[in-house]
Amino acid sequence: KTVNVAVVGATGAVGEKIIRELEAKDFPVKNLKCLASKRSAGKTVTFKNESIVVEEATPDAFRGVDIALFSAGGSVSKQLVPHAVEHGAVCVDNTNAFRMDPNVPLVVPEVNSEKIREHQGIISNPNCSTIQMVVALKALYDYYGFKRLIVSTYQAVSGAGANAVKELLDQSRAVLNGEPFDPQQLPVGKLNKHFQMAFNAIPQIDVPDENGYTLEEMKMVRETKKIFGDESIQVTATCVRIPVVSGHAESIYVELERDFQLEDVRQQLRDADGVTLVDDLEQQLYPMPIGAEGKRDVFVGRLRRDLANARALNMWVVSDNLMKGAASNTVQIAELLVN
Ligand code: A2P
Ligand code: 11C
Repeated sequence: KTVNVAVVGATGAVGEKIIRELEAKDFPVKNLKCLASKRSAGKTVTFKNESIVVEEATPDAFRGVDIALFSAGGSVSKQLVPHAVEHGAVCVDNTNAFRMDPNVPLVVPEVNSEKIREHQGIISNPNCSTIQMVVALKALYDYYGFKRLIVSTYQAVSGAGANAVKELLDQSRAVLNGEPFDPQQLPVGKLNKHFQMAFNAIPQIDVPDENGYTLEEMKMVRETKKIFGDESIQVTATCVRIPVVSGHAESIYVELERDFQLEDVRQQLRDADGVTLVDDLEQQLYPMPIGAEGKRDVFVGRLRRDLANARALNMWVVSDNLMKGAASNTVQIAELLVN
């Protein structure tokens, strides 16, 4: 069985990776529609050695589409997903638009694939920093249980889109050459104040949300509870942007409910779906963004028992934010839909 697929945001950082994942996984595409803003209409995108003309994403563009993969920002999803659903498409949405809607499953296949069956036309793909955290924690949740997580992130610029990546590269050259530059993209393009990203770290990702936390931090809090289906999980997050192009890293402190042996945890992580354990400090083996680039897995290392709490574990988790954090997870959900 083949299906008609639309990629909304086909010219963007995530859309481009989605198209590559559809190719790489030989997804059963009958026809691929590449949609973006009016600005991109007429440009071309390559899919399986064929050139596809990008069309403007309009409500009528979804006629005949079976599966629509959205990655063009929350406002585009809010506007167009309902039209796509009306035309009979199942939408996998990569934005924050519908994630916390109780009628919309929020899915990471390694953790809660069974939720897909409950969809009513929309399935949300979680935020990238949440996805890699829950994949890394799933085995620990099943074996030991936990209620308390403290996470600090070191997030790549590609999470803020293709324009932010371009700005980081241009700015890095400008700084090294002693040339002037004018930041426009980070921390948040649509806010008024922007900061230098090259050779810097910015402790703000997305807009301010509640009680001094950013929206990115609150996504990690709310989405984690929803994905595990466990409102008792307490999360504290601090999200920081660093001058890395691809691959988010996270330092996670987790308080387990039962006693554990580190060697058991290592084996459980080796056996976990979607996880690669890279953990041998003596041999200087640990995950880094550069090694995760282009890969689908979540990489875990630096496992240590906490010095003050014998039931707590510290870990370091790295994954390509455009792959498992976005495109790979989206295409995995689409694969479950067609199977
Ligand atoms: P375009 O390239 O035409 O602006 P990124 O996350 O890398 O910034 O990419 C955002 C994606 O969302 C791009 O493909 C972009 O298309 C698309 N997009 C932005 N605004 C709209 C819109 N109003 N309608 C449809 N697609 C949009
Ligand atoms: C970032 N996590 O790194 C964001 C990007 O809600 O899907 C993804 C935003 C989202 O900036």
